[in-house]
Amino acid sequence: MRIHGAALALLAALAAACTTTTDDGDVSTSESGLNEVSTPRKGNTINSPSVDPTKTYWGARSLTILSNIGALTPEEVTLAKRADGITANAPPNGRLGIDELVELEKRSGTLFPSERAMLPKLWSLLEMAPATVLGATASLTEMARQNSYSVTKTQLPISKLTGDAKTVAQRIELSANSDGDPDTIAGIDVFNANSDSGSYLPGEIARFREIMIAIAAGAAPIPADAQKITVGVAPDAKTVLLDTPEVSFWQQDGLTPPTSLRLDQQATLRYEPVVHVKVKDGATKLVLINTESGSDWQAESGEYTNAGGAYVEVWKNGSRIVVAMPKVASTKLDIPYGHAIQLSSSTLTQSFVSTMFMQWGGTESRPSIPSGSYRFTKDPKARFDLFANGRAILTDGDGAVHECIPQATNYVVSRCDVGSGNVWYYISFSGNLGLASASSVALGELYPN
Ligand SMILES: [Ca+2]
Ligand SMILES: [Ca+2]
Repeated sequence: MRIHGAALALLAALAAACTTTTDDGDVSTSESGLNEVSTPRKGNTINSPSVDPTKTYWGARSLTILSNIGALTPEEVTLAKRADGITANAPPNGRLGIDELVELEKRSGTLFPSERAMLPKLWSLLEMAPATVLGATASLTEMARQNSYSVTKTQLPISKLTGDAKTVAQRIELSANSDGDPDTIAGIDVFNANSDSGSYLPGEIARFREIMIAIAAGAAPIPADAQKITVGVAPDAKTVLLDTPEVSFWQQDGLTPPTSLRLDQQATLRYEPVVHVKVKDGATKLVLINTESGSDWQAESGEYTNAGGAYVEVWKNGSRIVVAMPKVASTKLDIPYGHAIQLSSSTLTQSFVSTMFMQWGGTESRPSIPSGSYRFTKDPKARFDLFANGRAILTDGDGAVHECIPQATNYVVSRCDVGSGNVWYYISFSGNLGLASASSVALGELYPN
């Protein structure tokens, strides 16, 4: 059985809760080598005529708990303490273990007949009672996938530019005016002017990249949730798993989303129902046993979350009235790179660590180019759409679509791997026309679409 971390944390908290009576603390005694945990053992591994080899037995149980819940009469407590304390299995540790009960039984010649008559009762308490499995399941389903998004060509009003850049832009529009409006300038206009660079002064050409950056900055960003997957989850509702006059178990649905999703990893949503248990009256007592760690706790009252993973005995007036094993089944859903996740009430978008360029022990920050749509200098049919979260989609000249995920390396983070090549999309310091290099993909540099 799987015990969830949260359940373990809860059980640990439970041990310290004010309404909780813990067992005698350490279940292992390192000095003696005794390790009397509750972890179950098969009957066929126990050398006792009282044991059913087909059944399963707790390795040990806390005498304090068994006494507190009324499972043992004072006489039975005394006999159990004798099993705990006989020198054949010393030292005593407050727990009734299988091995010491075997020893006591072997030496039953030293027991009074009334004590021998109590041995079956002690064995019965170590026997693992059949549990009602309370299945807590939840679904996590992809309901819809939005893959399409649209981009527009950016025509920057030249009025946004100042000084020499504004004059250069106005000159470019005289011969390279893609939209017919002399008051706007587009990336393709600057690209065409650069192809005709013989017509410009060196000082004017030196302004081309500045104008490109201004056009990119003025472009409409592509929202991080332009592509998203709508996920259906079980409603945030209470589902009763078991309800008796004494105790109630229920499943609380609802997804606790991660606060952030890393863009360079495939996102996996996990969903685990939470099982609660609450006793309804003061006479009812709960014992929770962790079958993996072998720890046991007694809870006299209250409501406990994350009972999933624990074996729960419900006792009343010295009788075990319910034994339940909440079995929590988690479900998961893999989300492709970069897609936003639409949950019932919120949208999660994946994020990426901000650009940091580190090389040879130094640190240099290179600003990423703004979100938007770009073209490539060597293949204007290819398009590079950069989402607001740093992810990109490269559509090559043949129309093939490549997902580009920013790669975190110690060299440069704004790098988008596409098959055998990659696009580095920080703002170039190389003095070239484009804003970014597209090394290895033979597409040249980026300019605003
Ligand atoms: Ca013991
Ligand atoms: Ca224009």
